[in-house]
Amino acid sequence: MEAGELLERFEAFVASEGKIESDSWMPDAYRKTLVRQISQHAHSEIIGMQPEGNWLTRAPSLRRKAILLAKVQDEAGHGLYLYAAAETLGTSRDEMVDALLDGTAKYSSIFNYPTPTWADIGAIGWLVDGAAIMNQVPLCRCSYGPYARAMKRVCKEESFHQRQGFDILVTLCRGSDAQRAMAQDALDRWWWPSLMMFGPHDGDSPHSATSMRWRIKRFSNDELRQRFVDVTVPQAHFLGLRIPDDELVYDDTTGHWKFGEPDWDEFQRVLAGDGPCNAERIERRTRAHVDGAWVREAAEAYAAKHVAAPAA
Ligand code: FAQ
Repeated sequence: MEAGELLERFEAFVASEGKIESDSWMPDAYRKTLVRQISQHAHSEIIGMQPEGNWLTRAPSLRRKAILLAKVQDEAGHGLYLYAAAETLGTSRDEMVDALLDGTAKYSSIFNYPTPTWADIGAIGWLVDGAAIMNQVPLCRCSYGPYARAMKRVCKEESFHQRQGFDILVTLCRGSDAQRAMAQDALDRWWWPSLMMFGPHDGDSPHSATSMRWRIKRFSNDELRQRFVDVTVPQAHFLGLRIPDDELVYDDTTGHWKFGEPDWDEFQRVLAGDGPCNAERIERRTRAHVDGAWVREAAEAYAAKHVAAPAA
């Protein structure tokens, strides 16, 4: 079959909600954008363990520590499902990890911000997991089967994460003046970076149009950002916190909250590696990778001895 005909059949198939599997024919650009998105997503889950891991030894109670530990372990699991999903497209996990450690692969900008207080753990769960859910629930319907299936469990776990973060903030906001001030300070610092998680405006997003045509993305960056703001503003009001945006106003005619512009220069700086914690995150991940070399070597030695090679 000619390449043009294959592409036409592929496009008609995804347009009719067909699922592409690892052995299906797919255009090179579809494979490439999926490896790019899924591996960036996997790296985000793995790097995202660090800002929260920072509080594991200092959680305010045994119960809070157990909950946070479960959440951080969930993120590790998400990273592993996602690396496995990306591997079905023919790129090895080693290649993806190398790209993360040598700085050629991206991970979400949000994880380059510090977590100086316990309220930051609440803000990450509430806002960062909240934004992740908004972005990832539509990915359960992604046209690439292995990614869509991985996302189902990820989304269920992210819902628990969002609830635990909100619960931390409810406790702080019902506490002392100092606790309320700590919660407000965390919201002030995490609000704008959370809006940046959805990516650049639609007009500045080079991948969106094709990814939407191929049913990888179901909604645009701006659509998801607006949904997030609409859902989150009433939650902030419930907590008695102020969203740090003087332009935030409810628009009766559209039923949506209008909001101001994130600092897109800051977003570009963080993507270029110049955020508050970029260097620290990669340095720590590299150290963990080097320290874990013996585990990989032991697994390879075991596999060489006990796991039969696949039939040629
Ligand atoms: N940070 O054309 P677009 C989580 C890049 S997981 C860094 O709009 P696209 C769970 C983009 O990659 C959070 N880079 O791109 C958790 C592209 O660069 P490239 C991660 C960003 O792919 C919670 C360029 O800008 N979630 O939070 C960002 O169509 C708590 C142009 O952008 C996912 O990865 C950014 N914020 O849309 C874990 C979800 N935004 O590749 C621990 C899956 C854009 O050309 C604790 N990914 N870029 O070099 C997606 O939905 C999409 O990839 C977007 C970007 C929406 C992120």
